Amino acid sequence: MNKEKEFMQELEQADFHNKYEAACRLIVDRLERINTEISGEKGRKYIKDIEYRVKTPESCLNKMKKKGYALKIDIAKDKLNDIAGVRAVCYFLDDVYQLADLMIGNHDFEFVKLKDYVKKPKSSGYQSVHVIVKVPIEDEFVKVEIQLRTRAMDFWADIEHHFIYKTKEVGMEVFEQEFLKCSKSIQKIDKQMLKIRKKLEAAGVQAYSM
Ligand code: 0O2
Repeated sequence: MNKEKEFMQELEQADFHNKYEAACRLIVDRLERINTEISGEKGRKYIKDIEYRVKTPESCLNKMKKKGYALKIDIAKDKLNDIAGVRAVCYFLDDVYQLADLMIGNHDFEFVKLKDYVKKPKSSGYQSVHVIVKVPIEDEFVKVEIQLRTRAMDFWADIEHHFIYKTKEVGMEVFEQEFLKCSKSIQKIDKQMLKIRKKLEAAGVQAYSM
């Protein structure tokens, strides 16, 4: 059997998928609990949406090839940070960083790496804070990439993901520039929204049913 077929078969094993699914669920459960607790403290909704996915075998294979890694399951587990991916979308910039700190400091996980694409956006304009952790599932420590972002960043990333990031079209430079411009506007809007919320809080205005 050729190496690619063998690698795909391992990725397609239910046991492989189930471990990564369990790792995602563990993080989602923790985020939901944090959301309930902190939303109560703040008197407003803290996290708007939590979602997760396990990377498909095809997507794992493509990423391994793109990065030039040998097609071996142990190398995939070690090198791919986002086979298990969880995303939490907050309203405000300071909430994103508070949540990142809570994930980094959580003693139930092993902290691996922080990638701050808010402080330093990618050349595309992509913004998010990625916290990579390892969680204990059965006999293994499984990596999970937790993407944390504001709603505005999520709006941008979702659209750009479909039209630019995942397409292999050539001659898209004009559109890439448009997305970059929008990303800069979003940076400004996130800062403005945070300022407005702080002013409202200082004035004692409570969020109604948020
Ligand atoms: P998909 O389909 O979303 O899963 P590294 O950690 O450095 O070894 P990696 O994983 O390429 O390698 O790191 P990076 O650049 O932090 O990207 C991780 C994920 O962030 C990507 O996963 C995307 O989900 C998201 N991302 C990164 N750059 C962009 C971007 O320019 N636009 C959008 N919309 N999303 C981005 P995948 O596996 O590449 O894709």
